[in-house]
Amino acid sequence: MILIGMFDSPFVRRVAVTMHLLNLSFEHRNWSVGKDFDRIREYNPLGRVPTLVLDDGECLIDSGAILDFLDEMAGPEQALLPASGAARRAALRLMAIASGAAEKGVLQIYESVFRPEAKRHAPWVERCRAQMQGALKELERLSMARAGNWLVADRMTQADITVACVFKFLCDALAIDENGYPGLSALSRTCELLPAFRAIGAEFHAPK
Ligand SMILES: N[C@@H](CCC(=O)N[C@@H](CS)C(=O)NCC(=O)O)C(=O)O
Repeated sequence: MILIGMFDSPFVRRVAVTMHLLNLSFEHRNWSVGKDFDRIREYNPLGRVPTLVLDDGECLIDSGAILDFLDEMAGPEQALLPASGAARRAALRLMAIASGAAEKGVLQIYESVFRPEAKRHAPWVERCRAQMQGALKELERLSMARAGNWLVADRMTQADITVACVFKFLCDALAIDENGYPGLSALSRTCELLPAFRAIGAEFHAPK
Protein backbone atom coordinates (compact mmCIF):
# COMPACT_ATOMS: atom_id res chain seq x y z
CA MET A 1 0.00 0.00 0.00
CA ILE A 2 1.08 3.58 -0.63
CA LEU A 3 0.18 6.37 1.81
CA ILE A 4 0.18 9.85 0.27
CA GLY A 5 0.59 12.93 2.44
CA MET A 6 2.94 14.53 4.94
CA PHE A 7 2.95 13.38 8.56
CA ASP A 8 2.57 16.93 9.87
CA SER A 9 -1.09 16.59 8.82
CA PRO A 10 -2.96 15.10 11.81
CA PHE A 11 -5.22 13.28 9.35
CA VAL A 12 -2.29 11.61 7.59
CA ARG A 13 -0.50 10.96 10.87
CA ARG A 14 -3.45 9.18 12.50
CA VAL A 15 -3.59 6.84 9.53
CA ALA A 16 0.18 6.21 9.55
CA VAL A 17 0.29 5.63 13.34
CA THR A 18 -2.65 3.23 13.01
CA MET A 19 -0.92 1.28 10.22
CA HIS A 20 2.19 1.06 12.35
CA LEU A 21 0.20 -0.20 15.36
CA LEU A 22 -1.59 -2.77 13.21
CA ASN A 23 1.67 -3.96 11.60
CA LEU A 24 0.49 -2.97 8.13
CA SER A 25 3.47 -1.91 6.03
CA PHE A 26 3.24 0.90 3.50
CA GLU A 27 5.34 3.02 1.19
CA HIS A 28 5.19 6.70 1.99
CA ARG A 29 4.87 9.52 -0.53
CA ASN A 30 5.79 12.68 1.40
CA TRP A 31 3.81 14.94 -0.93
CA SER A 32 2.72 18.46 -0.02
CA VAL A 33 -0.83 19.72 -0.67
CA GLY A 34 0.86 22.88 -1.97
CA LYS A 35 3.59 22.03 -4.44
CA ASP A 36 2.45 18.43 -5.16
CA PHE A 37 -1.23 19.30 -5.67
CA ASP A 38 -1.33 18.03 -9.27
CA ARG A 39 0.36 14.73 -8.38
CA ILE A 40 -2.09 14.19 -5.51
CA ARG A 41 -5.04 14.87 -7.81
CA GLU A 42 -3.98 11.93 -9.99
CA TYR A 43 -4.99 9.71 -7.06
CA ASN A 44 -7.67 11.77 -5.33
CA PRO A 45 -10.09 14.02 -7.25
CA LEU A 46 -10.14 16.44 -4.29
CA GLY A 47 -6.36 16.81 -4.23
CA ARG A 48 -6.36 16.11 -0.49
CA VAL A 49 -4.40 13.93 1.88
CA PRO A 50 -4.37 11.32 3.24
CA THR A 51 -4.94 9.12 0.23
CA LEU A 52 -4.21 5.40 0.53
CA VAL A 53 -3.47 3.48 -2.67
CA LEU A 54 -4.15 -0.23 -2.28
CA ASP A 55 -2.06 -2.93 -3.97
CA ASP A 56 -4.69 -3.37 -6.74
CA GLY A 57 -4.66 0.41 -7.44
CA GLU A 58 -7.88 1.28 -5.62
CA CYS A 59 -7.53 4.72 -3.98
CA LEU A 60 -9.11 5.32 -0.59
CA ILE A 61 -9.74 8.92 0.43
CA ASP A 62 -10.61 10.64 3.72
CA SER A 63 -8.88 9.51 6.89
CA GLY A 64 -12.12 8.31 8.53
CA ALA A 65 -12.89 5.99 5.61
CA ILE A 66 -9.27 4.80 5.53
CA LEU A 67 -9.33 4.00 9.27
CA ASP A 68 -12.55 2.06 8.78
CA PHE A 69 -10.84 -0.03 6.08
CA LEU A 70 -7.75 -0.60 8.25
CA ASP A 71 -9.88 -1.82 11.17
CA GLU A 72 -11.66 -4.20 8.82
CA MET A 73 -8.29 -5.51 7.58
CA ALA A 74 -7.04 -5.93 11.14
CA GLY A 75 -10.11 -7.90 12.25
CA PRO A 76 -12.31 -7.53 15.34
CA GLU A 77 -9.64 -8.51 17.89
CA GLN A 78 -7.21 -5.81 16.81
CA ALA A 79 -9.60 -3.13 15.50
CA LEU A 80 -8.94 0.22 17.17
CA LEU A 81 -12.49 1.58 17.17
CA PRO A 82 -14.70 -0.14 19.78
CA ALA A 83 -17.18 -2.43 18.00
CA SER A 84 -20.43 -1.20 19.53
CA GLY A 85 -22.27 0.46 22.37
CA ALA A 86 -21.35 3.39 24.60
CA ALA A 87 -17.60 3.04 24.03
CA ARG A 88 -18.06 3.25 20.26
CA ARG A 89 -20.34 6.28 20.53
CA ALA A 90 -17.93 8.02 22.92
CA ALA A 91 -14.94 7.27 20.65
CA LEU A 92 -16.76 8.55 17.56
CA ARG A 93 -17.78 11.74 19.39
CA LEU A 94 -14.21 12.39 20.54
CA MET A 95 -12.90 11.73 17.03
CA ALA A 96 -15.49 14.08 15.50
CA ILE A 97 -14.58 16.88 17.91
CA ALA A 98 -10.85 16.37 17.39
CA SER A 99 -11.15 16.16 13.59
CA GLY A 100 -13.31 19.28 13.62
CA ALA A 101 -10.71 21.12 15.69
CA ALA A 102 -8.02 20.05 13.22
CA GLU A 103 -10.12 21.25 10.27
CA LYS A 104 -10.62 24.64 11.93
CA GLY A 105 -6.88 24.78 12.63
CA VAL A 106 -6.05 23.95 9.01
CA LEU A 107 -8.41 26.70 7.80
CA GLN A 108 -6.60 29.29 9.95
CA ILE A 109 -3.27 28.22 8.45
CA TYR A 110 -4.60 28.24 4.88
CA GLU A 111 -5.90 31.78 5.32
CA SER A 112 -2.30 32.99 5.45
CA VAL A 113 -0.73 30.34 3.18
CA PHE A 114 -3.17 30.43 0.25
CA ARG A 115 -4.66 33.95 0.50
CA PRO A 116 -2.84 37.20 -0.21
CA GLU A 117 -2.73 39.51 2.79
CA ALA A 118 -5.16 42.05 1.34
CA LYS A 119 -7.84 39.37 0.95
CA ARG A 120 -7.63 37.88 4.44
CA HIS A 121 -10.71 38.29 6.60
CA ALA A 122 -9.95 38.52 10.31
CA PRO A 123 -13.52 37.77 11.54
CA TRP A 124 -13.50 34.48 9.64
CA VAL A 125 -10.14 33.49 11.18
CA GLU A 126 -11.49 34.48 14.63
CA ARG A 127 -14.55 32.32 14.10
CA CYS A 128 -12.36 29.31 13.17
CA ARG A 129 -10.18 29.95 16.21
CA ALA A 130 -13.21 30.13 18.53
CA GLN A 131 -14.53 26.84 17.10
CA MET A 132 -11.13 25.20 17.54
CA GLN A 133 -10.87 26.49 21.12
CA GLY A 134 -14.40 25.29 21.95
CA ALA A 135 -13.47 21.83 20.70
CA LEU A 136 -10.20 21.79 22.66
CA LYS A 137 -12.06 22.81 25.83
CA GLU A 138 -14.44 19.88 25.46
CA LEU A 139 -11.58 17.45 24.68
CA GLU A 140 -9.77 18.72 27.78
CA ARG A 141 -12.89 18.19 29.93
CA LEU A 142 -13.21 14.62 28.65
CA SER A 143 -9.52 13.84 29.06
CA MET A 144 -9.59 15.09 32.66
CA ALA A 145 -12.65 12.89 33.34
CA ARG A 146 -10.98 9.63 32.24
CA ALA A 147 -10.19 7.05 34.87
CA GLY A 148 -6.93 5.57 33.55
CA ASN A 149 -4.48 6.20 30.72
CA TRP A 150 -7.03 6.06 27.90
CA LEU A 151 -10.12 7.99 26.90
CA VAL A 152 -12.89 5.44 26.43
CA ALA A 153 -11.64 1.99 27.41
CA ASP A 154 -8.92 0.27 29.43
CA ARG A 155 -6.83 0.05 26.25
CA MET A 156 -5.80 2.54 23.59
CA THR A 157 -8.48 3.17 20.95
CA GLN A 158 -8.70 5.28 17.82
CA ALA A 159 -10.06 8.09 20.01
CA ASP A 160 -6.69 8.34 21.80
CA ILE A 161 -4.73 8.22 18.55
CA THR A 162 -6.84 10.89 16.85
CA VAL A 163 -6.98 13.22 19.85
CA ALA A 164 -3.21 12.91 20.43
CA CYS A 165 -2.37 13.55 16.75
CA VAL A 166 -4.66 16.59 16.63
CA PHE A 167 -3.42 18.08 19.91
CA LYS A 168 0.23 17.79 18.83
CA PHE A 169 -0.59 19.38 15.47
CA LEU A 170 -2.47 22.34 17.00
CA CYS A 171 0.26 22.97 19.60
CA ASP A 172 2.99 22.94 16.94
CA ALA A 173 1.21 24.72 14.09
CA LEU A 174 -0.93 27.26 15.95
CA ALA A 175 1.13 27.83 19.08
CA ILE A 176 -1.56 26.47 21.39
CA ASP A 177 -0.10 26.52 24.91
CA GLU A 178 0.04 22.95 26.23
CA ASN A 179 0.02 24.23 29.80
CA GLY A 180 -3.58 25.35 29.38
CA TYR A 181 -4.58 21.73 28.72
CA PRO A 182 -3.11 19.44 31.41
CA GLY A 183 -5.38 16.48 30.59
CA LEU A 184 -4.61 16.59 26.86
CA SER A 185 -0.91 17.16 27.56
CA ALA A 186 -0.80 14.03 29.72
CA LEU A 187 -2.51 11.96 27.03
CA SER A 188 -0.18 13.40 24.41
CA ARG A 189 2.92 12.51 26.46
CA THR A 190 1.68 8.93 26.93
CA CYS A 191 1.02 8.53 23.21
CA GLU A 192 4.11 10.33 21.88
CA LEU A 193 6.35 7.93 23.84
CA LEU A 194 4.90 4.88 22.06
CA PRO A 195 7.02 3.41 19.24
CA ALA A 196 4.24 3.91 16.67
CA PHE A 197 4.05 7.64 17.42
CA ARG A 198 7.83 8.02 17.58
CA ALA A 199 8.15 6.33 14.21
CA ILE A 200 5.79 8.84 12.58
CA GLY A 201 7.37 12.23 13.22
CA ALA A 202 5.07 15.23 13.11
CA GLU A 203 7.33 18.25 12.65
CA PHE A 204 5.11 20.99 11.17
CA HIS A 205 5.89 22.73 7.87
CA ALA A 206 3.40 25.21 6.39
CA PRO A 207 2.42 24.07 2.84
CA LYS A 208 4.38 25.66 -0.01
N1 LIG B 1 -11.77 15.07 6.12
C1 LIG B 1 -10.45 14.90 5.57
C2 LIG B 1 -9.60 16.12 5.85
C3 LIG B 1 -8.21 15.98 5.29
C4 LIG B 1 -7.52 17.33 5.17
O1 LIG B 1 -8.07 18.38 5.50
N2 LIG B 1 -6.29 17.28 4.67
C5 LIG B 1 -5.59 18.50 4.38
C6 LIG B 1 -4.15 18.41 4.86
S1 LIG B 1 -4.11 18.49 6.63
C7 LIG B 1 -5.62 18.70 2.87
O2 LIG B 1 -5.62 17.75 2.13
N3 LIG B 1 -5.63 19.96 2.45
C8 LIG B 1 -5.63 20.36 1.10
C9 LIG B 1 -6.95 20.90 0.67
O3 LIG B 1 -7.97 20.68 1.36
O4 LIG B 1 -6.99 21.54 -0.37
C10 LIG B 1 -9.79 13.64 6.15
O5 LIG B 1 -10.15 13.27 7.28
O6 LIG B 1 -8.98 13.02 5.47
